[in-house]
Amino acid sequence: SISFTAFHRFDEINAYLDELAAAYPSRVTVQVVGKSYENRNIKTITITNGDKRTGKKVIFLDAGIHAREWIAHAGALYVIHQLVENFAANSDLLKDYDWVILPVVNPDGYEYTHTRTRMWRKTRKPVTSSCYGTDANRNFDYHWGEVGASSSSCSDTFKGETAFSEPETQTLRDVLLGIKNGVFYLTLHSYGNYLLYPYGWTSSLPSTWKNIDEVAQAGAAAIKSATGTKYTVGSSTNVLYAAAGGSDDYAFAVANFPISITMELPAGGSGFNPSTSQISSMVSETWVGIKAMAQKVVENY
Ligand code: 0X9
Ligand code: ZN
Repeated sequence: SISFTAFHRFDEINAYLDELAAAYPSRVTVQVVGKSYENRNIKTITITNGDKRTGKKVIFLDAGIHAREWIAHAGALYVIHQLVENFAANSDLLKDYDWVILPVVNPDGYEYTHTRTRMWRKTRKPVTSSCYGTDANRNFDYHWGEVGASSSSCSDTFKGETAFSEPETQTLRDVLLGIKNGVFYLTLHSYGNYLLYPYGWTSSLPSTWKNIDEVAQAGAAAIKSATGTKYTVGSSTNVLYAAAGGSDDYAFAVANFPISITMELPAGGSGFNPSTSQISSMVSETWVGIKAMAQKVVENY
Protein backbone atom coordinates (compact mmCIF):
# COMPACT_ATOMS: atom_id res chain seq x y z
CA SER A 1 0.00 0.00 0.00
CA ILE A 2 0.99 3.62 -0.29
CA SER A 3 0.16 6.63 1.88
CA PHE A 4 -0.89 10.12 0.87
CA THR A 5 0.70 11.68 3.94
CA ALA A 6 4.21 11.71 2.50
CA PHE A 7 5.99 12.23 -0.82
CA HIS A 8 7.48 8.88 -1.76
CA ARG A 9 10.89 8.07 -3.19
CA PHE A 10 11.15 6.51 -6.65
CA ASP A 11 11.84 3.01 -5.35
CA GLU A 12 8.77 3.12 -3.10
CA ILE A 13 6.63 4.17 -6.04
CA ASN A 14 7.89 1.31 -8.19
CA ALA A 15 7.41 -1.11 -5.30
CA TYR A 16 3.77 0.01 -5.01
CA LEU A 17 3.19 -0.66 -8.72
CA ASP A 18 4.73 -4.14 -8.42
CA GLU A 19 2.67 -4.85 -5.29
CA LEU A 20 -0.54 -4.01 -7.18
CA ALA A 21 0.47 -6.24 -10.11
CA ALA A 22 1.02 -9.13 -7.68
CA ALA A 23 -2.20 -8.53 -5.74
CA TYR A 24 -4.49 -7.92 -8.74
CA PRO A 25 -3.02 -10.02 -11.58
CA SER A 26 -6.28 -10.09 -13.56
CA ARG A 27 -6.59 -6.30 -13.72
CA VAL A 28 -3.07 -4.89 -13.40
CA THR A 29 0.08 -5.22 -15.52
CA VAL A 30 3.38 -3.45 -14.83
CA GLN A 31 6.00 -3.10 -17.55
CA VAL A 32 9.49 -1.62 -17.70
CA VAL A 33 9.22 0.65 -20.75
CA GLY A 34 12.63 2.28 -20.65
CA LYS A 35 15.64 3.33 -18.61
CA SER A 36 16.58 6.78 -17.43
CA TYR A 37 20.03 8.26 -18.08
CA GLU A 38 21.12 7.06 -14.62
CA ASN A 39 19.73 3.61 -15.43
CA ARG A 40 16.54 3.65 -13.41
CA ASN A 41 13.64 1.49 -14.62
CA ILE A 42 10.80 3.60 -16.00
CA LYS A 43 7.54 1.72 -15.54
CA THR A 44 3.97 1.90 -16.74
CA ILE A 45 1.01 0.36 -14.99
CA THR A 46 -1.85 -0.76 -17.23
CA ILE A 47 -5.21 -1.03 -15.48
CA THR A 48 -8.14 -2.93 -17.00
CA ASN A 49 -11.44 -4.31 -15.73
CA GLY A 50 -10.16 -7.84 -16.23
CA ASP A 51 -12.53 -8.76 -19.04
CA LYS A 52 -9.61 -9.57 -21.38
CA ARG A 53 -11.17 -7.67 -24.27
CA THR A 54 -8.35 -6.47 -26.49
CA GLY A 55 -8.09 -3.33 -28.57
CA LYS A 56 -9.94 -1.14 -26.10
CA LYS A 57 -9.63 2.61 -26.21
CA VAL A 58 -6.94 4.07 -23.96
CA ILE A 59 -6.69 6.86 -21.44
CA PHE A 60 -3.01 7.65 -20.84
CA LEU A 61 -1.80 9.58 -17.79
CA ASP A 62 1.70 10.65 -16.88
CA ALA A 63 3.37 12.74 -14.19
CA GLY A 64 6.81 13.82 -13.18
CA ILE A 65 8.05 15.24 -16.46
CA HIS A 66 9.34 18.01 -14.18
CA ALA A 67 11.27 16.74 -11.18
CA ARG A 68 10.25 19.25 -8.52
CA GLU A 69 6.48 19.11 -9.10
CA TRP A 70 5.97 16.48 -6.40
CA ILE A 71 2.19 16.86 -6.07
CA ALA A 72 1.89 15.66 -9.68
CA HIS A 73 3.59 12.35 -8.90
CA ALA A 74 1.33 11.99 -5.85
CA GLY A 75 -1.72 12.77 -7.98
CA ALA A 76 -0.86 9.99 -10.43
CA LEU A 77 -0.42 7.54 -7.55
CA TYR A 78 -3.84 8.50 -6.23
CA VAL A 79 -5.43 7.82 -9.61
CA ILE A 80 -3.75 4.40 -9.64
CA HIS A 81 -4.96 3.76 -6.10
CA GLN A 82 -8.55 4.66 -7.01
CA LEU A 83 -8.75 2.68 -10.24
CA VAL A 84 -7.19 -0.45 -8.74
CA GLU A 85 -8.04 -0.49 -5.03
CA ASN A 86 -11.43 1.26 -5.36
CA PHE A 87 -12.32 -0.51 -8.58
CA ALA A 88 -16.00 -1.08 -7.81
CA ALA A 89 -16.69 2.65 -7.54
CA ASN A 90 -14.81 3.40 -10.77
CA SER A 91 -15.62 0.46 -13.04
CA ASP A 92 -17.54 2.70 -15.50
CA LEU A 93 -14.22 4.31 -16.37
CA LEU A 94 -12.76 0.91 -17.28
CA LYS A 95 -15.62 -0.62 -19.25
CA ASP A 96 -14.56 0.39 -22.75
CA TYR A 97 -11.20 1.89 -21.80
CA ASP A 98 -7.89 0.67 -20.46
CA TRP A 99 -5.80 3.14 -18.50
CA VAL A 100 -2.04 3.31 -18.98
CA ILE A 101 -0.23 5.37 -16.32
CA LEU A 102 3.44 6.39 -16.27
CA PRO A 103 3.78 8.07 -12.85
CA VAL A 104 7.44 9.16 -12.96
CA VAL A 105 8.69 10.21 -16.40
CA ASN A 106 11.90 11.74 -15.04
CA PRO A 107 13.10 9.57 -12.13
CA ASP A 108 16.70 10.90 -12.10
CA GLY A 109 15.46 14.43 -11.62
CA TYR A 110 12.91 13.31 -9.04
CA GLU A 111 15.54 11.54 -6.93
CA TYR A 112 17.85 14.55 -7.28
CA THR A 113 15.12 16.79 -5.80
CA HIS A 114 14.99 14.43 -2.81
CA THR A 115 18.73 14.09 -2.27
CA ARG A 116 20.34 17.36 -3.46
CA THR A 117 18.37 20.25 -4.91
CA ARG A 118 14.67 20.49 -4.11
CA MET A 119 13.93 22.90 -6.98
CA TRP A 120 15.53 20.85 -9.80
CA ARG A 121 13.24 20.71 -12.88
CA LYS A 122 15.13 18.98 -15.71
CA THR A 123 16.56 15.57 -16.53
CA ARG A 124 20.10 14.82 -15.28
CA LYS A 125 22.19 13.99 -18.35
CA PRO A 126 25.21 16.31 -18.51
CA VAL A 127 25.32 18.68 -21.44
CA THR A 128 28.60 20.44 -20.65
CA SER A 129 30.95 19.89 -17.71
CA SER A 130 29.07 22.49 -15.70
CA CYS A 131 25.48 22.32 -16.97
CA TYR A 132 23.25 19.32 -16.57
CA GLY A 133 19.82 18.42 -17.73
CA THR A 134 17.26 19.15 -20.41
CA ASP A 135 13.71 20.38 -19.94
CA ALA A 136 11.81 17.25 -20.92
CA ASN A 137 8.78 19.40 -21.74
CA ARG A 138 10.77 21.28 -24.40
CA ASN A 139 12.36 18.15 -25.92
CA PHE A 140 9.51 16.62 -27.96
CA ASP A 141 9.80 16.74 -31.72
CA TYR A 142 6.88 18.89 -32.76
CA HIS A 143 7.88 22.43 -33.68
CA TRP A 144 10.82 21.68 -31.40
CA GLY A 145 12.65 24.74 -30.12
CA GLU A 146 10.59 27.25 -32.10
CA VAL A 147 9.37 29.29 -29.14
CA GLY A 148 9.62 29.48 -25.34
CA ALA A 149 12.61 27.19 -25.09
CA SER A 150 16.24 27.97 -24.41
CA SER A 151 19.35 26.97 -26.37
CA SER A 152 21.50 27.48 -23.29
CA SER A 153 22.32 24.27 -21.47
CA CYS A 154 22.29 25.99 -18.08
CA SER A 155 18.73 27.23 -18.51
CA ASP A 156 15.81 25.55 -16.76
CA THR A 157 13.98 25.49 -20.10
CA PHE A 158 16.89 24.07 -22.15
CA LYS A 159 15.36 22.38 -25.19
CA GLY A 160 18.12 19.77 -25.51
CA GLU A 161 20.84 19.43 -28.12
CA THR A 162 18.38 17.68 -30.43
CA ALA A 163 14.70 16.76 -30.18
CA PHE A 164 14.39 13.58 -28.13
CA SER A 165 17.97 13.86 -26.88
CA GLU A 166 16.84 12.37 -23.54
CA PRO A 167 16.18 8.68 -22.84
CA GLU A 168 13.20 9.74 -20.71
CA THR A 169 11.46 11.63 -23.54
CA GLN A 170 12.33 8.81 -25.96
CA THR A 171 10.62 6.43 -23.54
CA LEU A 172 7.46 8.51 -23.28
CA ARG A 173 7.44 9.00 -27.07
CA ASP A 174 7.71 5.26 -27.71
CA VAL A 175 4.96 4.42 -25.22
CA LEU A 176 2.62 7.00 -26.79
CA LEU A 177 3.36 5.88 -30.36
CA GLY A 178 2.80 2.27 -29.31
CA ILE A 179 -0.72 2.94 -28.07
CA LYS A 180 -3.39 2.20 -30.66
CA ASN A 181 -6.82 3.72 -29.96
CA GLY A 182 -5.39 6.40 -27.68
CA VAL A 183 -8.18 8.88 -26.92
CA PHE A 184 -7.20 10.96 -23.89
CA TYR A 185 -3.65 12.06 -23.02
CA LEU A 186 -3.38 13.77 -19.63
CA THR A 187 -0.11 14.99 -18.12
CA LEU A 188 0.13 16.23 -14.54
CA HIS A 189 2.31 19.21 -13.60
CA SER A 190 2.30 21.95 -10.98
CA TYR A 191 1.56 24.63 -10.21
CA GLY A 192 -1.05 27.27 -11.05
CA ASN A 193 -4.51 25.70 -11.48
CA TYR A 194 -4.64 25.37 -15.24
CA LEU A 195 -6.21 22.92 -17.63
CA LEU A 196 -4.24 23.52 -20.81
CA TYR A 197 -4.65 22.14 -24.31
CA PRO A 198 -2.93 22.54 -27.70
CA TYR A 199 -1.25 24.36 -28.95
CA GLY A 200 1.70 25.37 -26.84
CA TRP A 201 3.76 26.40 -29.88
CA THR A 202 1.33 28.82 -31.52
CA SER A 203 -1.64 30.95 -30.55
CA SER A 204 -3.68 29.21 -33.27
CA LEU A 205 -6.08 26.55 -32.05
CA PRO A 206 -6.52 23.09 -33.55
CA SER A 207 -9.76 22.74 -35.53
CA THR A 208 -11.09 20.33 -32.88
CA TRP A 209 -10.35 22.60 -29.91
CA LYS A 210 -13.98 22.69 -28.77
CA ASN A 211 -13.93 18.96 -28.13
CA ILE A 212 -10.94 19.34 -25.82
CA ASP A 213 -12.34 22.46 -24.21
CA GLU A 214 -15.54 20.57 -23.35
CA VAL A 215 -13.56 17.88 -21.52
CA ALA A 216 -11.38 20.39 -19.67
CA GLN A 217 -14.40 22.53 -18.70
CA ALA A 218 -16.05 19.43 -17.22
CA GLY A 219 -12.97 18.91 -15.04
CA ALA A 220 -12.84 22.52 -13.91
CA ALA A 221 -16.57 22.61 -13.10
CA ALA A 222 -16.41 19.40 -11.07
CA ILE A 223 -13.51 20.70 -8.98
CA LYS A 224 -15.17 24.09 -8.50
CA SER A 225 -18.34 22.50 -7.18
CA ALA A 226 -16.49 19.97 -4.98
CA THR A 227 -14.03 22.29 -3.23
CA GLY A 228 -14.37 25.79 -4.68
CA THR A 229 -10.92 25.63 -6.25
CA LYS A 230 -10.83 27.53 -9.55
CA TYR A 231 -8.97 26.33 -12.62
CA THR A 232 -8.31 28.39 -15.74
CA VAL A 233 -9.11 26.53 -18.97
CA GLY A 234 -7.64 27.32 -22.39
CA SER A 235 -4.84 26.73 -24.84
CA SER A 236 -1.32 26.73 -23.38
CA THR A 237 -0.22 29.65 -25.51
CA ASN A 238 -3.33 31.72 -24.94
CA VAL A 239 -3.75 31.34 -21.18
CA LEU A 240 -0.16 30.65 -19.98
CA TYR A 241 2.69 31.19 -22.45
CA ALA A 242 4.03 29.89 -25.73
CA ALA A 243 6.47 26.99 -25.29
CA ALA A 244 7.15 24.44 -28.02
CA GLY A 245 8.34 20.86 -27.61
CA GLY A 246 5.82 19.87 -24.94
CA SER A 247 4.49 16.35 -24.52
CA ASP A 248 0.89 17.57 -24.84
CA ASP A 249 1.29 18.97 -28.37
CA TYR A 250 3.19 15.82 -29.38
CA ALA A 251 0.54 13.44 -28.00
CA PHE A 252 -2.15 15.41 -29.84
CA ALA A 253 -0.49 16.16 -33.16
CA VAL A 254 1.87 13.22 -33.67
CA ALA A 255 0.61 10.37 -31.48
CA ASN A 256 -3.00 11.16 -32.49
CA PHE A 257 -4.68 11.43 -29.10
CA PRO A 258 -7.73 13.59 -29.95
CA ILE A 259 -7.97 14.90 -26.38
CA SER A 260 -4.71 16.17 -24.86
CA ILE A 261 -4.55 18.14 -21.63
CA THR A 262 -1.86 19.42 -19.27
CA MET A 263 -3.21 19.75 -15.74
CA GLU A 264 -1.29 22.19 -13.55
CA LEU A 265 -2.24 21.34 -9.99
CA PRO A 266 -2.48 23.98 -7.26
CA ALA A 267 0.44 25.20 -5.18
CA GLY A 268 -1.09 24.19 -1.89
CA GLY A 269 0.04 27.55 -0.59
CA SER A 270 3.67 26.73 -1.16
CA GLY A 271 4.67 26.67 -4.82
CA PHE A 272 6.20 23.36 -5.80
CA ASN A 273 6.39 22.25 -2.18
CA PRO A 274 3.02 21.80 -0.51
CA SER A 275 3.22 20.47 3.03
CA THR A 276 2.71 16.75 3.48
CA SER A 277 -0.47 17.41 5.46
CA GLN A 278 -2.02 18.85 2.28
CA ILE A 279 -1.27 15.95 -0.05
CA SER A 280 -4.37 13.97 0.72
CA SER A 281 -6.88 16.77 0.14
CA MET A 282 -5.01 17.98 -2.95
CA VAL A 283 -4.92 14.58 -4.64
CA SER A 284 -8.54 13.81 -3.87
CA GLU A 285 -9.57 17.17 -5.33
CA THR A 286 -7.45 16.41 -8.39
CA TRP A 287 -9.14 13.03 -8.73
CA VAL A 288 -12.56 14.73 -8.81
CA GLY A 289 -11.40 16.69 -11.87
CA ILE A 290 -9.71 13.76 -13.59
CA LYS A 291 -12.74 11.57 -13.02
CA ALA A 292 -15.08 14.19 -14.51
CA MET A 293 -12.82 14.59 -17.55
CA ALA A 294 -12.59 10.82 -18.02
CA GLN A 295 -16.38 10.50 -17.68
CA LYS A 296 -16.84 13.10 -20.40
CA VAL A 297 -14.37 11.24 -22.63
CA VAL A 298 -16.08 7.90 -22.02
CA GLU A 299 -19.45 9.51 -22.83
CA ASN A 300 -18.30 11.28 -26.04
CA TYR A 301 -15.80 8.85 -27.65
O1 0X9 B 1 6.18 25.16 -19.05
C1 0X9 B 1 5.74 24.00 -18.94
O2 0X9 B 1 6.34 23.02 -19.39
C2 0X9 B 1 4.40 23.76 -18.25
N1 0X9 B 1 4.32 24.58 -17.04
S1 0X9 B 1 5.29 24.20 -15.75
O3 0X9 B 1 5.13 25.25 -14.76
N2 0X9 B 1 4.78 22.85 -15.07
O4 0X9 B 1 6.63 24.04 -16.20
C3 0X9 B 1 3.27 24.11 -19.18
C4 0X9 B 1 3.27 23.34 -20.47
C5 0X9 B 1 2.10 23.63 -21.35
N3 0X9 B 1 2.22 22.97 -22.64
C6 0X9 B 1 2.99 23.44 -23.64
N4 0X9 B 1 3.56 24.61 -23.61
N5 0X9 B 1 3.13 22.69 -24.71
ZN1 ZN C 1 5.83 21.12 -15.13
